[in-house]
Amino acid sequence: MQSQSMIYRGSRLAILASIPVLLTACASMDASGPKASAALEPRSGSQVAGTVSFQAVGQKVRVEASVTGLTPGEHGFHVHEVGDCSAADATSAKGHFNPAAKAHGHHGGAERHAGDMPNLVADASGKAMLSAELDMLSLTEGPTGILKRSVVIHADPDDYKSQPAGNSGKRVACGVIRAAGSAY
Ligand SMILES: [Cu+2]
Repeated sequence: MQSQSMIYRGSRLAILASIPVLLTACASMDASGPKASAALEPRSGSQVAGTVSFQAVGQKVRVEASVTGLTPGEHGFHVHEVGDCSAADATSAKGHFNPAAKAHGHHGGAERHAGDMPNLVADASGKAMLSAELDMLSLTEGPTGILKRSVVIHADPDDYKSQPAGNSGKRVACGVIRAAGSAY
């Protein structure tokens, strides 16, 4: 009996051991599209820090953000036109990324800037996590791509209506979007 149960345990362990391999295989298939990320820097006297990552998933781009140091509540979150965060108030990033010259709007609608994304929602400790899949973005360089542009977090919620930027207030963090593995 004991040896049989040992064999059973052995094969069970072999199956369990193979699961991470399968998961890794799925994850790497899913990760076939290009990737990019932005390291957030605090602006306008804030303590905001974090990372925003982008990955092509079919015709969409998955955006994942992990941010700390925010005030609790909602914060406007956009791709801005210029990959320049050098200004102390991040105005060097210019306006929203908007290659189709549309009005600002809700990230789920048709009439909106390509750079319009869902508000980040910070908890009581100032942490925000976001995962969303968005269209109108591509991980390329050039007029319609977001590489070498920037992500900006604002002090206030984006109301998804007010022009041109949802009345989301000052810019509390900014990061240049860089292709994975690139040195620029
Ligand atoms: Cu913005």
